[in-house]
Amino acid sequence: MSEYFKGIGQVKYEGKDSKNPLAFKYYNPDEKIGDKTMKEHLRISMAFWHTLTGSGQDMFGVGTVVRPWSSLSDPMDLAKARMEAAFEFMQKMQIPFFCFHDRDIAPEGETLAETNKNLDVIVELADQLIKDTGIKLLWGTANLFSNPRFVHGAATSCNADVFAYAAAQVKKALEITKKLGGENYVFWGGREGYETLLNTDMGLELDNLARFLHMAVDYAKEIGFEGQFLIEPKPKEPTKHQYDSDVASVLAFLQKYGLKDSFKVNIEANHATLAGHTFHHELYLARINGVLGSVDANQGDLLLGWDTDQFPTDIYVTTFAMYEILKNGGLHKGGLNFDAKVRRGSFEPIDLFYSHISGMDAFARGLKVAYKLLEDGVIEEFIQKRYASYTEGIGKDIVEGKVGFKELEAYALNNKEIKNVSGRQEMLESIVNQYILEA
Ligand code: XUL
Ligand code: CO
Repeated sequence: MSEYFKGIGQVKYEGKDSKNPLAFKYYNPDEKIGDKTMKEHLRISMAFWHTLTGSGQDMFGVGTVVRPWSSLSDPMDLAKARMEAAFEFMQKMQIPFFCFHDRDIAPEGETLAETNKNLDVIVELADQLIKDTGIKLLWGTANLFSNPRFVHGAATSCNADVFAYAAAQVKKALEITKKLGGENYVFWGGREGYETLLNTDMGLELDNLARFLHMAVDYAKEIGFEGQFLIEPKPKEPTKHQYDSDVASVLAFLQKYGLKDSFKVNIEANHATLAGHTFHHELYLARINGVLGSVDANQGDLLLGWDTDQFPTDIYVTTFAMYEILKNGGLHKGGLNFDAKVRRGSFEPIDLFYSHISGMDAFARGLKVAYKLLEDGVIEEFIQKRYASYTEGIGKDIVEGKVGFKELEAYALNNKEIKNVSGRQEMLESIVNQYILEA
């Protein structure tokens, strides 16, 4: 097999004083943090679409990236080269997982049958590379948004033929995810949303989406796929209104349609901020509802209103992400998938290495800070004390369901003085900064 990233060896941990841009400063895979290694905590994953398929194209110009496989013109030769390059890249980067859409890894043919045949050839190659390297598939998914047939959506399309096509596509994607040992399967809404209610039957579209997901659950059972199903919320882009807009709306949907036991969420940082939430908020809400499944690790730009999918570098954000993940008892089957792309101007192959190094180091550092914050209990203790009124007296009675409005009125009438205590936000923020700078 030819080498694609010539002149770049394996990226290793050299510690925080290293000046080598091709070394990890904080990501030290075998370092133990509590009872797990960093590698086990973080479960880093590469997104095939950005790293291998992405071209750097934007609305104003064609692709800019220069890749070792760029000169190949036969679509199947290109697909094979990309798959081989993916494994070389992950080995060199010490990345243990990857994720893909069906259409990232193999080209579409003239017919669905031909497309499936193309997939089978590439899946055979991926299967061999997985066996040779020990790198695993974190999740697979189906691209139900790029082809023009999905112009009105897939499971929520007004056209039943499109619903059927999407079902066939997900059926195949589930089969290949199972074959490759995928630990999860993701549904991101793609074009499942609407542009205008003037032409939309929202009730039918949502019912159909639920029908589609029930069919997926049934089929997974039938073929013995034991991976975790994940829904990835996003509020807008490509449609003006996406149905799975945030964790709260996904939870309501899953509960309404009896799907809560079969799905968790895959939370993407940039999708959280597009929804007007922090990444921390979305992870927290998912965790306390038992649905925190996996993470698409990236970051947006506060000045831009779209999904910029940048590599995560903000330590404050990675710290609180890891804080929630540690409180969740880890990511379990999930992982940290870098759904992130290099900027259009970073077009050289080596930029793929620099970008993943920056993201892996940012999460490694966040993990350490979060672990220390939790170990010392500074925030937890403060919060516990803040709610202490619910552990005794009238508060305990409220929590235990022993009182109603009448008893509470009697209590309030007798309670001469209500005393509140400061929330101490600035003091807490300063403590967090101290940990970030010193942990
Ligand atoms: C789109 C997005 C997708 C999903 C997988 O914004 O995040 O790449 O992660 O379909
Ligand atoms: Co994503």
